[in-house]
Amino acid sequence: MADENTSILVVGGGTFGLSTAYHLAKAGYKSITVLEKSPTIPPEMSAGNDLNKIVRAEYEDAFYTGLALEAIEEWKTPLFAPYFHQTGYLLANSSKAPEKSKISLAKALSSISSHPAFRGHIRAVNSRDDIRSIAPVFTGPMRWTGYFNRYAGYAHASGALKAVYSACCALGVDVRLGEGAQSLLFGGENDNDGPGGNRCVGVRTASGREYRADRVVLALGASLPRLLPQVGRQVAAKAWSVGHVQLTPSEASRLRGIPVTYARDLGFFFEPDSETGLLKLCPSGAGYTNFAGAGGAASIAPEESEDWIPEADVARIRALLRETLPELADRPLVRTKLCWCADTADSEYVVDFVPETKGLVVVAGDSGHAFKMLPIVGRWVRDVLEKGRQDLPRWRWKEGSDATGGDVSWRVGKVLDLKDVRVSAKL
Ligand code: FSA
Repeated sequence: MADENTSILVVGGGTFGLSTAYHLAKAGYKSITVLEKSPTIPPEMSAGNDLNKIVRAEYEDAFYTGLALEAIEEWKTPLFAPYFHQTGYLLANSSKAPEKSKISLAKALSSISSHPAFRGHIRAVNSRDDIRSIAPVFTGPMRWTGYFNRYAGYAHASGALKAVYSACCALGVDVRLGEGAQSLLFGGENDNDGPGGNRCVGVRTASGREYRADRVVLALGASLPRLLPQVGRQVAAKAWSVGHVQLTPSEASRLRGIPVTYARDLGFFFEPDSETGLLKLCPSGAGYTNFAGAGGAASIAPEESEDWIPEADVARIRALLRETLPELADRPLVRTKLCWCADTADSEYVVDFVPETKGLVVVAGDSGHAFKMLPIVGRWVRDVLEKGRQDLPRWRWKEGSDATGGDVSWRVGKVLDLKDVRVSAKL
């Protein structure tokens, strides 16, 4: 069981890794090192390396509703508040949405309808006029049904990660950028297990350096299977497209205050960024795996980011704009990229010790719904380190499960491997 004198090595400086280091440092842990392969925070390949992420608390499962509400309270505290924008959240289905998407939305709504935290914050949306009463600047046809929740919004993701990084440094965390872990070290001279034992004692980096600690926490997102092959298919890298429209200052100010707008079957977008005038958009879909690109056995995020997105996603983004802000539908898309998440088969996170080893913990499986938890994830990891086990069955290591396909209730469409996808020529 860990305490403040236990040295901790966190591998990965993205959303989960930084939150872990922050919570341990805040709790008084004296020796925390974070290794991050990228030379920058946010790390290039982190899903949190993004302009905006949705912060909402409605879930089909009340357990996550509770956690997200707790996270939202933290988003209002001094460290996080500058990056949280409570613009509200418009969640809907277009008239063409599949039945499954309507069922998922109804369940999410019911998880908050009777919840006291949302009293007075939710409004049904059944027509274009209903939507225009919330966002008068939307002029598209919008034959959508759903609801508007004022007790929600979005985070400026990269800004929030930088803030947590600075807080970690101020608390004495040793963050080593440009240090990618290449292999795990087991056994060790001062260890009862002896060399070659099953106690993880650290990592060796690509530069050949060794970092040792009493506990090693792997927070590697969609790259986890590269360092820890025994995770198998319980964690599968999946990507979604991201694109932006560059607005002029006057266009951006006209759209100031719009809610996060998500038509489940079309995609979503955010209030334009106040500094850059970028409007972030994401098409919906079931996600893309990277089996072929990673050698075939597992879906793992590529080592480096690329700036293309699938042709079908460009069409989806334009369809979403035609429905809402038709004047922007034919604009060029800028800063396109694939955002890599780490799915699990049941969309539950994994926060647990790795079986058959000692001293090795994973925090993984964001499943595309974890950024909002940035302020609190690290607390869950600390809890596991201190108890020496995971008490919550849903967050345990998921031996033998397969996250590859997955019929996730809130997603529309089919999972494709990137090799089968047509690259967009015109953005
Ligand atoms: O917690 C959230 O509402 C994030 S949704 C964003 C999204 O793109 C999903 O729509 C998608 O299905 C996938 O889970 C990745 O994240």
